[in-house]
Amino acid sequence: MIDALQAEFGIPEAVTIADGINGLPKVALTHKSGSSAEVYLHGAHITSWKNTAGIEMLFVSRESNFAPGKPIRGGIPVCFPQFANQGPLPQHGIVRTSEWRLTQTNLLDNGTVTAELQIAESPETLAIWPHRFIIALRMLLDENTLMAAVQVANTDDAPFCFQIALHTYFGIEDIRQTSLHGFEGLTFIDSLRDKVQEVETRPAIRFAEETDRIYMNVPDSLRVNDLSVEKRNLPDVVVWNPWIAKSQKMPDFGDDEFLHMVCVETGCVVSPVELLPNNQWLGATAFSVREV
Ligand code: TA6
Repeated sequence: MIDALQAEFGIPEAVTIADGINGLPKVALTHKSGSSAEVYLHGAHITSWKNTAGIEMLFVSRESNFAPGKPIRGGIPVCFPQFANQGPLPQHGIVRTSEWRLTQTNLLDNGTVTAELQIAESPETLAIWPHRFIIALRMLLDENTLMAAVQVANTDDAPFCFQIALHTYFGIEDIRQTSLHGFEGLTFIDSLRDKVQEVETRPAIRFAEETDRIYMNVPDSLRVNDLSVEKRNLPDVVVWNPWIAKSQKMPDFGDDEFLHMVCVETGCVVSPVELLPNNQWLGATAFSVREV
């Protein structure tokens, strides 16, 4: 399978398809500047984004599973059509543990490297979510930016509603030295305090305990330490760090790993999207390193 994918989609010095961890197929993108990214067909799960110096910007747990039917812990899980346990489906929905198809790769004239993966309904998904759909995940890698765009098409003959999120795990030196900017004055739902709603009063979000909050109607430009996050059509941002106790309860997460990650998840969580038959929805998030 790898050889056939490489023959069809490989691009010299830009796109390589190879065996990833536990033999799961992955697509490696390399930009001429030296930046790179990787995505697994399993869950269309982006697991790596490195800057031009080869420094990893994302976090993947050393204890993560890489196995059919199990989510990868870290990177950028795609949550669809349900976020978390906010419905009857499996946690974070049905596509992050499913196998996607590689459908397109490109090396553009300006040097941007792109890849697209798709997934559609299957007998397994129809059994628990009776809607026909196609989702495409498009990645665009440039010198200082990785963009992930998700497009949802309703290929059914009835409307359906969905939540969607890019559940991004950023790799950081130390959560206790980390700050998130762009949230001051916003209302958030605190998932740890009975969904109480409060207003963020701090100019920068900092961490000293487990944090699990859904910020609503967030401006499209954010900052995570020195990284810029620019989102489109994804009004909500979930901020999560499991801290000590929850880390110890997660079998696919090291007890000390809470120190080295923060989740800043862009999505449509609070107000699900209603999509009519033959209509499409598009959302995107671009992550950029500040040019030094
Ligand atoms: O980040 C929001 C959240 O729903 C947290 O409550 C936590 O459960 C996290 O997602 C991770 O979820 P997962 O199913 O990947 O363990």
